[in-house]
Formats: sequence, C-alpha cells, structure tokens
Amino acid sequence: MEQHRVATATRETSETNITVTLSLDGNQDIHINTGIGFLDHMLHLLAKHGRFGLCVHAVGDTHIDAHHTVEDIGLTLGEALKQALGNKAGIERYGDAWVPMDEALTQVVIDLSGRPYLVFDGAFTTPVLGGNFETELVEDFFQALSVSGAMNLHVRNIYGRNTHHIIESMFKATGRALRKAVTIHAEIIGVNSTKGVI
Ligand SMILES: [Mn+2]
Repeated sequence: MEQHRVATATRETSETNITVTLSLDGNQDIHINTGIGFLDHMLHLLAKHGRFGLCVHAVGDTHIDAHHTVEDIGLTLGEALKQALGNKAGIERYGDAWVPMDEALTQVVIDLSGRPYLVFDGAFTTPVLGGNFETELVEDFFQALSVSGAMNLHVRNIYGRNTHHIIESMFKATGRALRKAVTIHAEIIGVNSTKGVI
C-alpha cells in the first residue's frame, strides 16, 4: 500500500505563531521562512537530507532574541512528525547517520520510541551565527524536537572546528537518521516493539 503520511501542526502563543507541514512520503517541496536565516538554512538541510516535504512559517518575537522562535519551531516540528507517523505501524523505528562536513563529524541515533530523551554532545566556539542565531539554541531545538516528537535522540558531534560546519552536520545527520527511522518495511508486522505500542 502506498503511503502518503503528512501532517500540519500549528502553535500560537504570545511569543510565536508557527505553522509546520511535514510530508514523510512523496512530496519533497521545501519552503522555510522563520525570520532567522541560519535556522532556515538548517531546516532546509534537515528536510533535504531526510527527503521530506517541509513547510515552516514562523513569526516570532525575534526582536527579543531567537530563543522562543527556535524552541517553538522544534516543538511544532515534533508535533507534526508525531501526527504524520500516526500509530507507527510498520516503521523501522530506529535510525542512525554519520555525517561529515569538511573537518566536522557528527553521529545521530534516533529511536521513535514514544519516550522523549535527548543526549546532546556538542560545543560551539562561535556564540552567534547569521547575526541573530545564538548557537546554544541548537541544543534547545533538539530538546524541543525530542520532547514533542516523543523520540530518543542522540546528537553527538565527534569533532570539528568551524561552528557552522558542526551545526550543519548535526541537522543533516538528523534528517538522514529520521528518514531511516520513519521508513516502512513490508516485513515489519504492526508496531516494531514487543510491547505492541511505541
Ligand atoms: Mn552551510
């Protein structure tokens, strides 16, 4: 059976107004506009390397800083993922990727387990990229994604010098690991767990 898993999630608060549409199958169109150029670049990479369709439109209180917007996009993307996956029947569930970016190397390992847990290992020497993206927000983004996407997410930068390269390898690896984890295999009957529920 051909799958077309897609979901739209929205989040409206006094701080941000966000809409995310995520397509796991078929559509690979990417439209990203968050008001934070560096984050647009990273979300584009995640979608491209995950072979996802992704539309993200966000208007946030970036006159304060990027924190609310970055965190809330992580939450909304995770919510869209959770909705698109539905009951997770037939999915691989686990996914992993090693991605180099020149001198930087990152490993990402994912379990779409229903159990939110982030392990993040990364340090950035450049505190701000693109004028308005505080690099410490990378961990906050992945924390939000792991919680609302109900996933066990390990993001481990092994080494690297250039902060842009390190973060880029993290987002690409997350896209590739997610692609593996959401992939449906005909030989997986029901949910890929002895519990019967993930
Ligand atoms: Mn780049």
